Amino acid sequence: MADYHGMWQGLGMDLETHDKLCDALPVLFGETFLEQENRPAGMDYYNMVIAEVHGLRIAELLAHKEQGGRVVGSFCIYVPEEIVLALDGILVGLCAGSQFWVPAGEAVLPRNLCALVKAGLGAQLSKTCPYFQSVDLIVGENTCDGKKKAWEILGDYAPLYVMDMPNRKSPAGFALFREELGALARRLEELTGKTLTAEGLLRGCELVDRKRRVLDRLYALRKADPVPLSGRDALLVSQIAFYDDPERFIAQTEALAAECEARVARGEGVFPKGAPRILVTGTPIVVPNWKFHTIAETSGLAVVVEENCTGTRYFEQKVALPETKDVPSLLDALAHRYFDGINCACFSPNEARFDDVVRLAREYRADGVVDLSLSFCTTYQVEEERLRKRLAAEGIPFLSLETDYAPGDEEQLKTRIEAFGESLRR
Ligand code: BJ8
Repeated sequence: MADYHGMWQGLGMDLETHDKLCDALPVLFGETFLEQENRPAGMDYYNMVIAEVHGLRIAELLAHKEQGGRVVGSFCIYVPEEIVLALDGILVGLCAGSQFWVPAGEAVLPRNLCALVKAGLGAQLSKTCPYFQSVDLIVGENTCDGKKKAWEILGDYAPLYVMDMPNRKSPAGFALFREELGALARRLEELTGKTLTAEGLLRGCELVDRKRRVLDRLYALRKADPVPLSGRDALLVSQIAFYDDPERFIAQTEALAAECEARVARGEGVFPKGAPRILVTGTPIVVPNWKFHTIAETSGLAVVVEENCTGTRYFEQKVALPETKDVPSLLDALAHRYFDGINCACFSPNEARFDDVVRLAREYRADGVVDLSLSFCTTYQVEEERLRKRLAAEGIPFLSLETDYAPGDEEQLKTRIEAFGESLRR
């Protein structure tokens, strides 16, 4: 990576602390990804993106801002990228997946909150993430209690807009969500100084649709046995989708998918044929949280699909474009795609998520399901009991795991994952 200290200084970052993060990430990345055998050559691009995660992409965001564009950050897949793109903005996921940021978050938050919320606030407060320092607006959402109360604190440190969220998938819930999308669009118009048009929305929908479809194409290849791409690498691709330039990401992921298609045609994979196959569900696994996938795959299990917000929930559902292509009708269509199509535990009940898990387990020929929750994520942890019952009724082996970003529980996790793998082999 080139020397970006001048750029980071201009962003008001704490350079000394940030250097420590920059020193640690390549070591973790090398151990997690580069030691894998028989990786597709197409993964080189994603290696480069991570190597430049705080460099090249930030320089691109700043160049966009210099030309009058705006950069918006979000923590949740209920925030529609299509609207930001329609206003010539860039949406980036604020990843918050590192233990590095948790202590700074705990300085202002109770310790018994999930690591994602603590790391998010910690990244902002410690001034060690150039994405937080670059965004013109952060869009928060009232999904879980931890996030919705944390926004009150984050708003003291960053420009913040909060979308309200319903709790139930009912007509009244939809009406609230649709109204909130309209209000978000107005706030983004104010931010960008542009007016939302049907042409802009159609352009945004078309680009995001292509991103979703290339992820569909890549994920579908993971149904093969042997699987052509490791779960770690598929997760990395999904994580990068949240902040990379969409056109470049689509082109690179098309190339990776073509390479994996050729592997499938040759019967070539990254694990032996017949290796136990796992579906992971639960809370999002955001960059650089690679803990579970690494332990599972170095224990001989193949992670073949993720039913979570950094997996299928991000891209499976598409926008059904309306016949009348005006702004209100397009916003209706977007509202349906997000509200109807994403099954988050912040909704009660949330049976459709269980249907998705069962369907995906069959489609990807998973031998077992792991429900992976971040500690203190009440909504997903409470939902686990009914998921367990549903999977038992379907005859699908199930393991529930709780963890956070801190090192220290790896051995314990490994023991449980290996025992689960053994039971699947039997
Ligand atoms: S749509 S899963 S991205 S809210 S892990 S912060 S829920 S206590 S992240 Fe999420 Fe949107 Fe839902 Fe997806 Fe709270 Fe749980 Fe923490 Fe979470």
